[in-house]
Amino acid sequence: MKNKCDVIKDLLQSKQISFPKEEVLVFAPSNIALVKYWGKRDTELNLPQTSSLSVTIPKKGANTRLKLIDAEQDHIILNGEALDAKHPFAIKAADYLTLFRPITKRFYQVNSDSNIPIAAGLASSASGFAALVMALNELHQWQLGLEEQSILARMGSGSACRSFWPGFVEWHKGQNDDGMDSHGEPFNVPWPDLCLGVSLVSEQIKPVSSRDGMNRTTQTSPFYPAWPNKVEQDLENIKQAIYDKNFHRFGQVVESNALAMHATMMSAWPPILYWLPETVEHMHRVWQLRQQGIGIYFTQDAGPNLKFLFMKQQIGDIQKQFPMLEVVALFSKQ
Ligand code: 2P0
Repeated sequence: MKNKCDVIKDLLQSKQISFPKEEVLVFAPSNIALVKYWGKRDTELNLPQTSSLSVTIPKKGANTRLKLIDAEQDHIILNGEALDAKHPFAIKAADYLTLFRPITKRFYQVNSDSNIPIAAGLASSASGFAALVMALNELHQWQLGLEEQSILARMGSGSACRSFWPGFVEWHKGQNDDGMDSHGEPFNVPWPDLCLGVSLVSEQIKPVSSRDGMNRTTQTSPFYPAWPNKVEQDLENIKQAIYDKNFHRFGQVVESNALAMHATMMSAWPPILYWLPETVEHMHRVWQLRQQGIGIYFTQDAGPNLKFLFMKQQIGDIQKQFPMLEVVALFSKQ
């Protein structure tokens, strides 16, 4: 079995090692899964049990500045705050950079600014790790392709491997033990009027991390064995719905996939329930809107906030029910 360092060595051995640049600045967007990744077949390399499909959030993500420093450890700055080496984000980033040390032999300053609320459930770790990989690639001039960068980012955080392309992206679960076939691939079918809305119910840090939550679910939920089949069918159906621009079929897959994922967590032990009373109240408001003929569906990740999917034409009606809604045009050209 290969470990992360072996995979990194394999990926970089054929690359020309030239002089690193002094400093680089990159941007990586975040992404929201429409058919979710929940459960790993390999916890060392972050290899998933199933494929998944996401949509990238344009312009929302991480701006990361990376530079080499003469120091004895990496320095991590997040949203302007220099993190103590024991801060969980600093540990995660430094552990990841340590994997590259046998090759780079250097320490870094990472200065990352996220323009999304860290706790809003907009996948800040996805954009954070994607940006870190883009920055390493550019700083060292490795000239890795996007699939190779996606593989590297996956080993930091699974969902990060989908953040290298705009629009819809499929993360193939792959079959190889070393995960070289487990990376993102664009699903190049644009949907110009598709919008995403986020209505915050809480910005509290989640009580159980996604990583712990999915591991506990795979190990203890009696319903987990049904999950891979559900995902396989949902992937087939969502791709067809996107091709056909069949919004109701699309929304049905998205909402039902998210609820099925949460059902596996609730049946884990100890149980995991990211929902708050306001989460349920928002679900009922969505269902009421649908009864009134308004096309809106929700998805929910490992947190209490729902994300809504709807077409541009419905924004006015939806904002009457959710006045604080922040709307993102997913395929905007600007
Ligand atoms: C997803 N989530 O597909 C799913 C849906 C949350 C719910 O990927 O352990 O931070 O770093 O691979 O990527 C969040 O989990 O987990 C996630 P690791 P990650 O977006």
